[in-house]
Amino acid sequence: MNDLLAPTRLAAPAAAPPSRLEEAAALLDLPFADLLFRAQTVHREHFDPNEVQFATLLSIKTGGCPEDCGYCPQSVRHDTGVVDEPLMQVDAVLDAARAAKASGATRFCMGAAWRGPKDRDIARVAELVSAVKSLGMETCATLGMLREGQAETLRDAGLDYYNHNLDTAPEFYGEIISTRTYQDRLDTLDRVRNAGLAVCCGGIVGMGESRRQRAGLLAQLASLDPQPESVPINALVRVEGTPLASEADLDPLEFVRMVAAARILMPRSAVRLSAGRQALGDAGQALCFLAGANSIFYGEKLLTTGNPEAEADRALLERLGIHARAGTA
Ligand code: SAM
Ligand code: DTB
Ligand code: SF4
Repeated sequence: MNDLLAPTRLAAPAAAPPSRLEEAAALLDLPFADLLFRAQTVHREHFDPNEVQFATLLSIKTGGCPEDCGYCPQSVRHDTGVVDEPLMQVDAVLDAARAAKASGATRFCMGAAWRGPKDRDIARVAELVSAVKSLGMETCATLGMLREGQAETLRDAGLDYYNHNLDTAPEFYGEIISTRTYQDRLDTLDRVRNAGLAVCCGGIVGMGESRRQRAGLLAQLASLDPQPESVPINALVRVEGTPLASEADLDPLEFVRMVAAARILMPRSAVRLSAGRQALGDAGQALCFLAGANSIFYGEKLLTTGNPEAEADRALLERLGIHARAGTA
């Protein structure tokens, strides 16, 4: 291709329209009851308000990641005590997926601590995806940045969703990560979408960002076209040894506000209560469901850190009269 015709690589990320940013900022600033009422109203227009989806995570390749994401216990640059594990074998992954299915999960999400997979990694993950898919579960993978063609290989193996988070607002991003750009992330999301995979994309709250910067993340997510099918909202899990280990406590009500604004701005997306659920407590989680969260990571472990016990989740949902969504795969 002639250089003049080549797509311009943007120095700055494609900005969300200013109106979206103002809309998100205004939502986050609403009186709490007004925000929750609006979120619950939108939620009821699109979903059964008493239904939640269960997704179980498995770290299929752990630790030793060359990236410098300031929140992450798996970066080789942070001394967190995470033990490196190579890519898991098919049988072990299948055992974990069968156990997740037996305990009620309908989606199985495989995470790898890579900057991005090599083509030989993709071939091996494709085998894992086909095996999990054959159990009748929805499949999801989060493997880092993808190169041309890799998303297609995963799709052909039976992958339904690819998770790749924007993590935070473009203007705060550089405080947290220096080894990949915001635009790199948007490029991977484009590849995933162009391959016909469903997109799972969200971010993290509680890394020291301002409320306005949280609005910036929401504006970016809501401006993805089409909007992501799944939006994981994580509260930072502060892991000893990471640069964000001593970050200040996040006000749980700010987290609830984020969930509510995500629900309003992305009315048809599954909004997932993701990392940090343990710190929210039962009442905090109940408010998140009221605010329109309708998916959780389910099972006692996220990737390397803890998550509520499945039994405790089932008990909480029963107290709230919430039932699990049946599988669609
Ligand atoms: N290495 C791949 C990547 O970064 O794209 C995939 C795995 S990575 C662990 C997936 C996501 O987990 C990150 O984008 C981030 O949003 C989330 N995450 C990681 N550590 C976290 C923490 N301590 N607290 C909350 N979320 C975290
Ligand atoms: C997402 O948004 N959160 C999940 C999943 N997608 C891959 C990961 C959370 C990781 C929390 C830290 C850990 O357990 O290592
Ligand atoms: Fe690596 Fe992903 Fe952790 Fe960043 S978030 S250090 S890319 S495993």
